[in-house]
Amino acid sequence: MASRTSSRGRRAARPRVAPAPAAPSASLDRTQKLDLYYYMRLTRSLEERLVNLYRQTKVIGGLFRSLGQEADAVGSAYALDRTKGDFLSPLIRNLGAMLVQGAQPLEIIRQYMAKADSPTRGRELNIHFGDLERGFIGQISHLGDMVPVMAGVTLSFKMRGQDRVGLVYVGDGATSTGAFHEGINFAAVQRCPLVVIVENNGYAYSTPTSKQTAAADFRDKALAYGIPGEQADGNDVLATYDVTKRAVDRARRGEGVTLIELMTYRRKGHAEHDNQSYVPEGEIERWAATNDPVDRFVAHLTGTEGVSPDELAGIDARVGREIDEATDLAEQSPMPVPADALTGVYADPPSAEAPWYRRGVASAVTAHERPAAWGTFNG
Ligand SMILES: Cc1ncc(C[n+]2csc(CCOP(=O)(O)OP(=O)(O)O)c2C)c(N)n1
Ligand SMILES: [Mg+2]
Repeated sequence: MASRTSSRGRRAARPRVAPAPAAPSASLDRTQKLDLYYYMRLTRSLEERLVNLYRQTKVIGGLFRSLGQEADAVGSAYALDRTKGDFLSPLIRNLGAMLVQGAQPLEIIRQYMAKADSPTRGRELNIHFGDLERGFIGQISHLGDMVPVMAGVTLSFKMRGQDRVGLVYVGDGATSTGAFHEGINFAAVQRCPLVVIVENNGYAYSTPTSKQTAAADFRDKALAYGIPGEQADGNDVLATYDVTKRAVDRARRGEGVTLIELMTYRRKGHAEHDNQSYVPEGEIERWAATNDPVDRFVAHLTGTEGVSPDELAGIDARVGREIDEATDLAEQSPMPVPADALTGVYADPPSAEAPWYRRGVASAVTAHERPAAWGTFNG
């Protein structure tokens, strides 16, 4: 046993063992835990409904699933404080996080069907939309690019003296981009109130993690930025809540950025069209059978929390009703009219006189460049 004598020969004081702090989830009440279950079930069932619509060719573009990752998105988003205006930046596998922030199934289905009354009026698809009021930002598809964006958003919180925290999700693949590095480095040195979640789901498209980074653990990358790095079981909704809540609290206290690696697994392909032929045999089935986040939480609720299966069935029925109602309404929504593509993208065309170099070609401009449907051109 190591001597407990200090270099000056005096016996060092016995280190005080701090009592292990209670996990933040210990203060979640029963209603909040059932809320977590509701959001995980809603995420899964809503995506299943979208698959049905996709197979009926009613979805425009790709369909992205978060099957097996619902706990990671829901538990982490639940750690934000919506009453304080906390803000998150989701990716394609974070439908659950958007639902927690207040996105509605009807908006999601309309968006996937590119309807005229969808949040982006049919110009963008899937869950690529944002709402500054509810605190989720419209995602940029390029990998890692939301990290510098959220560094800026959270720097603005800090500069304005606001008591707000931001959360940005990136995939394991996205951590190997320049944008990820620049964004997290900048946020770290500025001590922005930002939580960076790396969802390690084993794959970036068809590339397994071992083929795109030499690092053993993503949490270790935090060392290079001088920030705390943590790792948690992303398929345990309470564990994802706990690790994120601790990071959110640190950020709110002014202690800057935390990098969190959530261990999970992508049970579906990159998108619905991907047949996952590159996945080793049995891997998906093994995760489904032994590490399904919804099954695990059901076992916890019915075992440890004493929730009856009937009560959970009641929540499932509510989710089913909400999705049915949303589907019916979304199906009735109109498709956008073509001319709508020309409005609201840039500032409407000016009604001012054409510049000198365009004069004399007014008729050509009128006929070919300024269709009447633009609506604001007064000749
Ligand atoms: C710059 C750029 N290259 C490629 C793509 C296409 N793409 C979208 S997501 C993705 C893989 C992302 O993997 P990961 O970061 O691990 O996230 P996951 O899909 O596993 O959640 C790729 C290659 C893109 N959107 N942007
Ligand atoms: Mg991935």
